[in-house]
Amino acid sequence: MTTVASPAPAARAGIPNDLAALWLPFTPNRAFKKRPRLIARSQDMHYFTPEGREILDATAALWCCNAGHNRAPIVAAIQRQAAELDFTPTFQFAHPLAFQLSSRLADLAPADLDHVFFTNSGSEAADTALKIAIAYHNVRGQGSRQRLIGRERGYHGVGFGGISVGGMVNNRKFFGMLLAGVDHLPATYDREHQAFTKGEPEWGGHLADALEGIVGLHDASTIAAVIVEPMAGSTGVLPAPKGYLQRLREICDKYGILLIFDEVITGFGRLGAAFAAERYGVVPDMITFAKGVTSGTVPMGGVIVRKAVYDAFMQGPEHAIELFHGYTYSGHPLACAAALATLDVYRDERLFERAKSLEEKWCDAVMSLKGLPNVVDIRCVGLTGAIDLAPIPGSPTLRGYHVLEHSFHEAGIMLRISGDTIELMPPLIISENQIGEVIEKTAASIKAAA
Ligand code: PXG
Repeated sequence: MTTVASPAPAARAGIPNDLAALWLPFTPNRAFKKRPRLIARSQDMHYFTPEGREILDATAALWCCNAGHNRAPIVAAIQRQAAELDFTPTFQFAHPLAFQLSSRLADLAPADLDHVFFTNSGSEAADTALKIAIAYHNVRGQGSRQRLIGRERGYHGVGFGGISVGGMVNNRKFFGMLLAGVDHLPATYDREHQAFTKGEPEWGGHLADALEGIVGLHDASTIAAVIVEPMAGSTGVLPAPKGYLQRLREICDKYGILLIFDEVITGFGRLGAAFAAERYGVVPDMITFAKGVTSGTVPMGGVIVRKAVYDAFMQGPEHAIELFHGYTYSGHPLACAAALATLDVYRDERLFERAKSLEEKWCDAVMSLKGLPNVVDIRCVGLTGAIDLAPIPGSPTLRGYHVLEHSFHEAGIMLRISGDTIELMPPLIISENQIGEVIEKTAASIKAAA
């Protein structure tokens, strides 16, 4: 038997000596490998580089670590679970934590959204919701309802379903024909009407009426579902215009179309409530979630569905499988343990309420960046913000990349850059002083890229 010696701590934390083999996702690999941005350790609001340099996390690690980093109760729960039960599939078997977590999530979700299907990521959650929608109509004898409606600039992960209903051009154009039978609502952003709006813009609620046009073109009998992010995040923080989501709900009700909220980033406190559905008082038929459910510690995602959706499948012989869908790791014990501990932290530290009470101060602070060089718009809602920078003529995204390099290497802050837009979404534990620090460091990087 061969034994594998565990690496010495120094080597574990050390800088790898060969960067060639790794193909980084959604990253310019060659530029990255010339000047890598390496992270070795994290705690609360901070990352630390292998050399020990402190980096303030203004991104909650891509919208994930809402509870902050390496929180002791979550770490302990993961350690305990790894020693207790490594893995059991949830196909034909199950373990107690998966049931406990489902109940907790059902309690957090609004109205009768009270059944949970687990996945391992937001992409899988989006594809799962789309499949459930089509199958739901099928099992109810309405198999002609197959069409899926997304939105321009939407992001629903990178599966074929998600990129088909999604509306990010670069995520679609390289990948062939995508799913057939998909239409898109128009994006809800118009700078002329909305520039420098705090929170939900007044202008744009009427854009939901485009769904009437799509129904007119195809007939409701062919449409299964509409999927939208309550706040479009990945494309650069586009809060829903006032009345928009309510209007979508009304039109979906009128035509028997299912409404899916992709809450992969709006879930778990980001907009000051457990789910954005609660903030807006709109009950969708399904909510997708991921990221914040475990505060990023273990991959997990899922779909919460309304009772009527679940019940529609619970027909036929009891020994027969009702939905031919699932992932080997759906409801993985480690993820369930991490999620349960995370939900406890959210509850005990009242982090969703905290996000709500900080929103005004946060938004004012983000808006204070107005007037810096090249800033052409700023948006914010909940504990999120986005700053659009004018692109360098002829070199779109280059200014954004300059900001990224400066922020990490010089300013000591992790920012999320999407093209020439800076996105801010700190862990919900951020202090008021740290809000000031985020703004200062972001401003320094904007100036450096001028
Ligand atoms: N839906 C939404 C709304 C998301 O924001 C996904 C699905 C996919 O999740 P997974 O776990 O499969 O990656 C996401 C992911 C950004 C950014 O720049 C946002 C995401 C991913 C990468 C970048 O804001 N969200």
